Amino acid sequence: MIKQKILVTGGAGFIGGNFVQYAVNKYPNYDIYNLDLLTYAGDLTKHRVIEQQENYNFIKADISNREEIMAIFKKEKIDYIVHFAAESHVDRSITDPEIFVRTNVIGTQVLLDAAREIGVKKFVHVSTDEVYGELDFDPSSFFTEETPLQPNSPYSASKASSDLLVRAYHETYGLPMNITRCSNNYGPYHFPEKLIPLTISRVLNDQKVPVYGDGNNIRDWLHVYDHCAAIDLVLHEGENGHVYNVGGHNEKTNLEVVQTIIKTLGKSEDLIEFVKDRLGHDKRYAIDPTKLERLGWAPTYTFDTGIAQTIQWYLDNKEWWEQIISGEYKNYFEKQYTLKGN
Ligand code: NAD
Ligand code: TDX
Repeated sequence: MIKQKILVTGGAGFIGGNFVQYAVNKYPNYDIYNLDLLTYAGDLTKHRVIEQQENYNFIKADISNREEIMAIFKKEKIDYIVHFAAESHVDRSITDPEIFVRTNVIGTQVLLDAAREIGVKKFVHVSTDEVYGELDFDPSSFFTEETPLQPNSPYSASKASSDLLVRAYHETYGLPMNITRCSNNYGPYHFPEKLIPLTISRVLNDQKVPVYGDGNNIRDWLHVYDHCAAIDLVLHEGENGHVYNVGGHNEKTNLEVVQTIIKTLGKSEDLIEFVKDRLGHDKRYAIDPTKLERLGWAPTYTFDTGIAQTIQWYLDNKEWWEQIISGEYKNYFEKQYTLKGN
């Protein structure tokens, strides 16, 4: 039997890493290639459990390096691409936008050229609801696949640019593709610069938790396992050229998220410190997932079950996040935040 070759970019990061583990275990008859540059956000220790499996392969490479990527595609004759690799943190895009353009825009274009050159069967581009901009606080308003793109941060502008390139390669060259736009993910292996793992790790160390502005901005939370199942479905069943929104109607204010974590860990809300707001801070994101539900997807986690599972995972896997926050991350944190407490 000829094995299908699936190239997963960014498979050493948070969502890509969870997807690689999901796919390696679910599809022993597929060869999974994890292609990743191993930036500050990528680590391979998370794959110790699967790295001996025959259908798992790792390639260290930079998606914005054209020669390198072309050579890999030609050598491996890739059938499918699931593209996660990106600079993903909004705050970093505010202090240093350039790398976001290089990785998210140029990197995607290089992959598209390579995919076109060898004629892949499908290119699944993992994007974000942030490309739609922000919603107001009217609870009946949602992002649909038809909502115009109005990105507000350098990060979301770079993601929207990559979405438009994927669309253009489909329209111009007939490249088979899907774009997925999901809401905020959380779960195992989430890098502790993002709100939920940052809060869990700091609360466990009795350190102050920085909440931007008044804490009333709303995010729509999606457990990463539900996201992996959605991408699997789109890869296999998504209609060529279509965009699919992924989200499970789990809207929470940032303050509610932080309070839930503090309460679950039995700590005091005195740990909350309100700090200067993020520049251009989007008020609210909320996804209408009807189109993906029609394809057969439904989330299995509510916010309550998902956050309980996630907190327990961080309690059980301290060595993973402790090695991160004790390294270069310390410098990042000191530059990013000026807290009155410790
Ligand atoms: P992450 O930052 O945890 O991981 C990104 C991975 O990409 C890392 O392993 C990193 O080493 C790799 N990478 C970065 N630059 C690279 C390059 N030039 N070449 C090869 N690899 C490179 O990101 P994440 O949170 O897992 O997000 C994955 C994707 O999902 C991104 O495209 C992001 O825009 C999108 N997304 C994330 C969320 C979320 O809540 N985290 C929500 C919606 C969409
Ligand atoms: O220290 C913090 N304090 C705080 O109040 C941090 C890091 C964040 N926040 C707020 C900002 C946001 O309103 O919490 C909310 C969530 O922030 P992040 O975890 O940085 O996520 P967000 O900016 O919403 O973007 C995430 O979801 C969409 C991912 O990082 C993106 O990659 C994805 O596209």
